[in-house]
Amino acid sequence: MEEQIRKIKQESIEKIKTIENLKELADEKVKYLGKKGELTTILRGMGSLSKEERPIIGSLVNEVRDELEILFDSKEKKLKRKDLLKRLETENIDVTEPSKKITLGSLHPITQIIKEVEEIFLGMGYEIADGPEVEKAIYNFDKLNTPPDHPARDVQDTFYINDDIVLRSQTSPVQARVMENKKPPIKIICPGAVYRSDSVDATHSPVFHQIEGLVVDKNIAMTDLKGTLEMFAKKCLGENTKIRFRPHHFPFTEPSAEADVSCFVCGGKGCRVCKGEGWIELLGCGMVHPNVLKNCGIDPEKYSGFAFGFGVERIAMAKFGIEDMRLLFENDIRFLKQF
Ligand code: 2NM
Repeated sequence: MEEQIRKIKQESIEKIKTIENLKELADEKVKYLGKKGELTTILRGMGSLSKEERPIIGSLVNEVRDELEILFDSKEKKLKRKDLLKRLETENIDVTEPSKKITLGSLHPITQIIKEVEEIFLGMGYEIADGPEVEKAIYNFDKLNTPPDHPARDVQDTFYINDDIVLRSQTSPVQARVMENKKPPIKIICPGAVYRSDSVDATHSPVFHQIEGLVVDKNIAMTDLKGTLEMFAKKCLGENTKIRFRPHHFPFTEPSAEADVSCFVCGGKGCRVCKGEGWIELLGCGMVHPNVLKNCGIDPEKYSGFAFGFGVERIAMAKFGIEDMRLLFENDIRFLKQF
């Protein structure tokens, strides 16, 4: 028995020396030390030995098993290291090769304009307000001094959900809601999508974006409106920008005006962007109509206010030199990439 154990040991030591790969080593380890391995088989068969022999053979088997385990482990380490060195030698990694490009998206030009305008007005102490796009006709029209027979309320111009509910045609209903819920002073701008029943062409879309501003406080005058818009125009379009008012009509303001800015491309000389005029129409504005203040729970004898509103698409088109509004809605990546 002892003889057999020493033979297994010797054979195993010789075998380990010749093994050259990890798979073969693992197979040999199972063959000698595994559950059905040669040494285990001997331990199992010890029942047939005499009482005196059993401890001697038992401890010899354990001793040999420990020795072989150490030999297998150290051979395994050696082979692993050899493999690694071989891989390091053959696998050349070119650290100068350009990596895969990570492409970052960018903000839609409409979002860029809205953010820029928001920053300018936040800097002047305004807050940003928003409200529902599906809006009660009362907020979209009646409270804003736009009576039931007003042409803007025609189904030709406005999307009706039913007689009382519309897709808002302007963001001013948000302002009516703010006036109802907050005491002056009020200084807000309301950016967002608005809806009008227009056919699509190069300058029209049934959904577009507006930014409207509203200030209500004691002693607000037309000069405050003009100063505010001039400051805004200079920050948005350049320090040399001039502004001019032309009389206009809106139901929710009195007096009302349209404001033009000197062309930010040619500076007023006349060019393609301003169509030779030297001026570009920027927005509509005016002093909030006393009826609007009254309808929204503000006493027009105590308070006055100004408001203004403009289309974001029109500004984006002028600023970025975009000639067709449809490009802003098609979301063709080749177009959007340019901004
Ligand atoms: C415009 C032009 C002129 C406007 C009026 C109001 C409110 F709520 F105070 F009545 N908000 N916005 C207004 C005035 C909007 O957009 C072209």
